Amino acid sequence: MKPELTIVIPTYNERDNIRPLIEKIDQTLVNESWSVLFVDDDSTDGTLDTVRAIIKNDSRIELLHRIGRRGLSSACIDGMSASQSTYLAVMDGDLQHDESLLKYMLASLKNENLDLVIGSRYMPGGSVGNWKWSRKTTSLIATWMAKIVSDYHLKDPMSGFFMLRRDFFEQAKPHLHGGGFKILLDLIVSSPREVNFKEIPFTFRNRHSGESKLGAEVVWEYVKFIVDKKIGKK
Ligand SMILES: Nc1nc2c(ncn2[C@@H]2O[C@H](COP(=O)(O)OP(=O)(O)O)[C@@H](O)[C@H]2O)c(=O)[nH]1
Ligand SMILES: [Mg+2]
Repeated sequence: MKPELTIVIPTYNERDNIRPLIEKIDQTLVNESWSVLFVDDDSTDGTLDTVRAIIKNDSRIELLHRIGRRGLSSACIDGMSASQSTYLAVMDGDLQHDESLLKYMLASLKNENLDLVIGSRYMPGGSVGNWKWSRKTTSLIATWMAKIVSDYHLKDPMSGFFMLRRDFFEQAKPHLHGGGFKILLDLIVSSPREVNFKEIPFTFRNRHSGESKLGAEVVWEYVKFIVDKKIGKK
């Protein structure tokens, strides 16, 4: 039987984070029907071998291996498109997101009239943890810039941790920009109908292992996304 929930996890060089992350998800999603789909852009550190070794003994884990492509948003879109589940989640592969919220997110989607539940760092009870001031400032400017393209006033449009209904994703999909790092804002701005969403707080943890891939080009991609959406170029 198809799992009810697929957690799409984009990865690039996350070898030592894979096993602890699956263990934590397994512990929190007891009695739920779930799968994890890793979307890996040809990692060079052995992430692929680690995932393949786990897949041999665990049918809940799947891998989409992309060659000749890089990009967080497109990895998430490809992963959600490949899954057939009724509910989809997007989550980082470095244990910075609080997996213990997954169960509550799923229950919210099932029991409330919602398209989307967002893990938010910028609301009471949430936090970005101990970022240095330059990263905090960049994130706050990016959050503010989201207002240029969205009327929804999300508290954390830059969040990479959320759960959504498949039908909401399918409706937004033809209109997605697809570039850059920020798939949540893209989904919301691309939806042809009003989005029913809820934000819930979480604290962004420190990276478990490995390095952040966020660089200057990510900021540039974001500016391009805002301009393209504002002038209606998809
Ligand atoms: N498939 C794929 N995953 C990526 C890419 N860039 C980053 N990721 C993954 O996306 C998640 C978030 O990236 P990260 O570098 O931790 O961003 P940060 O948390 O904002 O510093 C991690 O699981 C990364 O491995 C990419 O180009 N392709
Ligand atoms: Mg990270």
